[in-house]
Amino acid sequence: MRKNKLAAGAVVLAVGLGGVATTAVSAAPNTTYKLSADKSKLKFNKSTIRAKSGKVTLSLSNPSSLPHNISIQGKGKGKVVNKGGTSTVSATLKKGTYTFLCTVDGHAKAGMKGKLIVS
Ligand SMILES: [Cu+2]
Repeated sequence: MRKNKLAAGAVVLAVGLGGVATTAVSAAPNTTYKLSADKSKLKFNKSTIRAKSGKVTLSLSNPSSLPHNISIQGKGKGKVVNKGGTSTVSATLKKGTYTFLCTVDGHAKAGMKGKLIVS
């Protein structure tokens, strides 16, 4: 019986040193999850977002007359946008539970936060 060993020579080298960047670099999948702010209340339309590990982007649309943003606690924050704007934040996340929130003063305390569950 033949042993099913992988030949060491089959290792694919992904050389990306200097020079011209190629598109062949293996990138973590980047998935965008959309949510929106409530039109009048200090809340999001989602309290839980489930995402796959890797690069995660949250994209918040703001239909409210109040300024809002989207951020992932400890991982980064998007810019504060006014009505009609979109705030985005991206982070490379491992499995775990994170908090997404609006960092405008007092908003998270009032309820503008939720769980981001990465699996
Ligand atoms: Cu807010």
